[in-house]
Amino acid sequence: MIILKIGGSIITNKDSQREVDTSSLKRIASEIKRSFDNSSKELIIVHGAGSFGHPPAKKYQIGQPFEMKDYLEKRIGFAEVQNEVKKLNSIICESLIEHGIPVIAIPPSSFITSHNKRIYDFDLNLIKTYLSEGFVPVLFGDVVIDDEVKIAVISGDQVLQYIAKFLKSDRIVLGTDVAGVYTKNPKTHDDAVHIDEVNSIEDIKFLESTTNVDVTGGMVGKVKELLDLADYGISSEIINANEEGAIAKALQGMKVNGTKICRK
Ligand code: ATP
Ligand code: IP8
Repeated sequence: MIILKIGGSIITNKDSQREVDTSSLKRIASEIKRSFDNSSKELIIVHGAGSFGHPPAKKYQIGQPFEMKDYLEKRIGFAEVQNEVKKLNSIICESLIEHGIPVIAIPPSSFITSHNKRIYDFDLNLIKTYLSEGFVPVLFGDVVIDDEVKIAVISGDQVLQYIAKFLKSDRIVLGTDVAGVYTKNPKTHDDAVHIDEVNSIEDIKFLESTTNVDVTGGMVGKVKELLDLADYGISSEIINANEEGAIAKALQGMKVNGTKICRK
């Protein structure tokens, strides 16, 4: 099984609100279709919230402690975020369907719950059933009911990590808008040095976090999820989905520039 995460940075413009990068989306959809046709492996797609989900999640501080008198406003925020990520999901699924990929959207908010912002209850049976019927399940970073903080945000990276761990995925590719992990944010630092492989939290402890619109920890949050996965012997790679053909190659197991996350 292959799990592909399409990062919010690549399909949306995270510096403005609700803006889809249509040409990237189309190109990525055609790369996925090409590899889907050339492979007998099952495929699951997870996407990020990008400029649809992060700004309202930040505005309403979803996941932060609050007083009961503010619960109505929090619930409105929860509803707004869910509605935004659903819109993005619908745009992505539309493009994937147009390219001939039999996708089925499975919103985490409709069946996942969390305990202190970590996925607690996630029934994978429906995903398995769709896979066995030849569908491509599409999940995404979403809001969920939490038994500790009441409402929480779970990143697409956390969703990916959970699925990969329990369904024993053998290839995990995360496409974003940079070629993996650098010593500094490569978009703002010319002297950023690329890191080919991350094996432990020590390797990334000096990293600054990403842009302030990302409520799920940006690149650092992503690498932490992937290191958790590496503890189960499952390695993953972060690649630059802006590079034409990179997603198609990575999905087919070919070597692509990026950062591998694995334990030694
Ligand atoms: P989303 O979480 O919305 O799905 P994504 O998966 O595409 O988005 P981000 O969380 O936005 O990924 O992380 C990628 C961004 O992290 C890049 O655009 C890059 O500018 C930024 N970044 C910050 N610090 C670093 C770093 N040290 N190495 C690599 N990228 C970094
Ligand atoms: O974009 C965040 O998921 P991510 C989910 O994968 C929300 O980090 C709702 C902001």
